[in-house]
Amino acid sequence: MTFLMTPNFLAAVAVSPPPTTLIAPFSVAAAIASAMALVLPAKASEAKGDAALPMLGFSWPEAKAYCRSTGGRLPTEAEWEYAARGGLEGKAYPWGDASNPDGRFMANTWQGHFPYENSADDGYEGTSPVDAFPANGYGLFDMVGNVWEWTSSAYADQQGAAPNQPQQSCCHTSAGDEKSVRRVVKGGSHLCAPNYCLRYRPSARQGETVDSSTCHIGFRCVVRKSPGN
Ligand SMILES: [Ca+2]
Ligand SMILES: [Ca+2]
Repeated sequence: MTFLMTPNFLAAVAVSPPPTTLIAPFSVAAAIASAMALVLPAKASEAKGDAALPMLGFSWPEAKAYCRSTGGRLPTEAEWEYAARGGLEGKAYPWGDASNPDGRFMANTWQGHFPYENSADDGYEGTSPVDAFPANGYGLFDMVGNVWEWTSSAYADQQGAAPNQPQQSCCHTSAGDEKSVRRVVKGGSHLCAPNYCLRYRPSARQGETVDSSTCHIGFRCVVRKSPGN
């Protein structure tokens, strides 16, 4: 089985690089066939009516350890992107090419001119409950928006720039730190705005140092479903 990992959307507009074809890992194929599940760790918030909010503040080793404690693991970047696409091919978002189909908000992102104006037209100034927006074609919530998600993949720039070149991003906290190892984070967050980083797309990616622990990076685990689920 193959799937298309499209290039960075903004880069594609500028220089139209050819897409890269990757082999979908068997584990993801198994996940989609329901032997596995991608679980988004969340915890109830009394302040928000016990809504299940994504778990934040985990560095990469802590996220990895959490997944291991549940019998799972972090997804690779390719697994994550395959899952985020929800069965669609070559679309800008997990739901298609329109950012707001029929005027509907499909993910928790930033509306207004970042970083000065957050109009929260989608209903959330910060994080949102993990099921607040529609699931994708594979039944997965929040694959883009809300919080970035750690993957197990080491960061290497696939667009031709130097790996440690500082990046334009509303959410990047560690550009220029050449001493730290980076891992790929995917999906963007509630801080991602169309006027700036536009990274709430399956193809978008950036590197974060493994010791990053912020209010806009979470993770999900690949875990084996119990029989009958
Ligand atoms: Ca929002
Ligand atoms: Ca997310």
